[in-house]
Amino acid sequence: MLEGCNDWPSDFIQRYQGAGYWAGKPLHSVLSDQAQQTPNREALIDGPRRWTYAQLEQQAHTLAAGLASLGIVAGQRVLVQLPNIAEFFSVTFALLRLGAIPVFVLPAHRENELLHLAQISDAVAYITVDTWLGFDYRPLARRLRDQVKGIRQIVAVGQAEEFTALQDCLNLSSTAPTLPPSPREVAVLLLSGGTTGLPKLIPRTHDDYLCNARRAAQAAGFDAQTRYLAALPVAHNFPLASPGALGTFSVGGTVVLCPEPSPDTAFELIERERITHTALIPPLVLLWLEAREWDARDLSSLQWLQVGGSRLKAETAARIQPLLGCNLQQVYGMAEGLLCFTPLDANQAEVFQTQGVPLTADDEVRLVDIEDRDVAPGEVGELLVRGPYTIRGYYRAEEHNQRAFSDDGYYRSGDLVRRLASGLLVVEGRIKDVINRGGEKIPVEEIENLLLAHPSIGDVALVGLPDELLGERSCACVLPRVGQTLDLPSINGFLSQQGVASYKLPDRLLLLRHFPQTSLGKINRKALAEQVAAS
Ligand code: AMP
Ligand code: DBH
Repeated sequence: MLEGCNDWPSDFIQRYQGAGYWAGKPLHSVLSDQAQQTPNREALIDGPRRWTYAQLEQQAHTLAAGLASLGIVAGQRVLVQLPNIAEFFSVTFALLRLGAIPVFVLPAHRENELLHLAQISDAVAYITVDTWLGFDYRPLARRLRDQVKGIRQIVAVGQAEEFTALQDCLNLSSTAPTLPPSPREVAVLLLSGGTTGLPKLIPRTHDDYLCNARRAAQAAGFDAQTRYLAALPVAHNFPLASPGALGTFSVGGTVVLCPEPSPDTAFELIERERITHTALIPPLVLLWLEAREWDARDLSSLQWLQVGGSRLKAETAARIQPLLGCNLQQVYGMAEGLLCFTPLDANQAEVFQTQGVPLTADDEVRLVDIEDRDVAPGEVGELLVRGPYTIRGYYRAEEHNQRAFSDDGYYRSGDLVRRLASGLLVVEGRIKDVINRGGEKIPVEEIENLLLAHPSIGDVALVGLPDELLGERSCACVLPRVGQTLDLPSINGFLSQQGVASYKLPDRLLLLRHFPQTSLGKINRKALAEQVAAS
């Protein structure tokens, strides 16, 4: 396995292979198998552009040769920062074929995150787009090129300027290596929401990620008739493989790309492309429901809406069927692995009030107290998990892994969860230092560390505040240096200058003279959050 990754112990490998969770195939077999079996079925739609399985496979094949001729070889990491455009998939399948490892950077990420990811992954190349939704990625590419020595190739979709145009990679006459990657190797590196400092990288193998996509497709009832609208950014685990696009490909369905998830754009595509399934985070559900009050599009093709990423309120859940005319499936997932779905035949209370059951019988879930003892049935505890598609360690993070995993290999999710007598799980809260802003995760420590460098800030704590729309918003609680004053636009300007993704910028600023403290003299975050909520 790639250096810097923790493999499963050999008894677990045998067990997962023996039970058929691991199919022993490369991840891109979701495409190539369908290209063999149903070459003329529609695989991918991006605006007016359409690909059958055979065409997408051919494109990935040609592109693999092109990328190989740029010098990209098996095992190397390649930063992929692409929005919901078809090239996301041709590039990803091309890299997978080569055994090169895509690192999925979110389109919202900026210099701060990108440089960090380039460094920890030792990436050799960056594949991006010219501009998207008003943002020009080429200046970002220049800063990456100037600041990270290891980046040898930069490829851009569209107007590449001084970089290599992706289009040109399709015309490079070279042949891609024919040796497929080992299914036990790392296929992709996903980003975690992170708890300490900057995002961690999550190594997912061909075997485990294929298991993730296929089993999720089963749990969601996907089949060859499925027309999946990718409304969330496909670089994220939920729309990528839970079951998302890869799950849809695995059953021969059709993926329709939605450039951004506004109701206007999405409803038009649902109507035009007869979408059957899509996935959203809770704040977008609210937006879609609201838009439905005046929107008259025909959404009758939509059968299932999956919602996950943060806790969905039961009252919101109850409005989905009446307003959107589709069923709801709740999804509780994590890029580290474990996925839970409400069963397709669950009753209304179960669908509205729970986050479902783990995908497989071999997802070993424990709910524990702070001493790592199992809590009594029905009590809330931290969810620990190991299983056939849950990682055993973050990439190159030995020290952090000591804390994030138990000695016997369980991932400590940081989520507080209750198990009902029926086996269904309910997410009740969390103990990790992350603010969940409607599904987008803000690592508290990363933002605090950046703010500490501000000349007027003496100390800072970032806390989450309850919010109707997003579930939670962030508030920077700041102790200004003597004689200094601050406002929200100036600290957000300061963060933006350092290239922080905008969803991580504090929504509020509160200036304080001192922080409430615990008996050990640490910041009492709970008391602080209560103080902010009351202010
Ligand atoms: P990440 O580790 O960045 O992939 O984020 C996964 C985290 O998102 C989980 O550990 C939960 O804290 C949160 N999450 C995901 N889905 C749900 C959900 N349906 N309800 C509540 N929290 C969720
Ligand atoms: O929040 C997540 O990371 C998430 C939510 C739902 C996820 O990774 C998933 C489903 O796969």
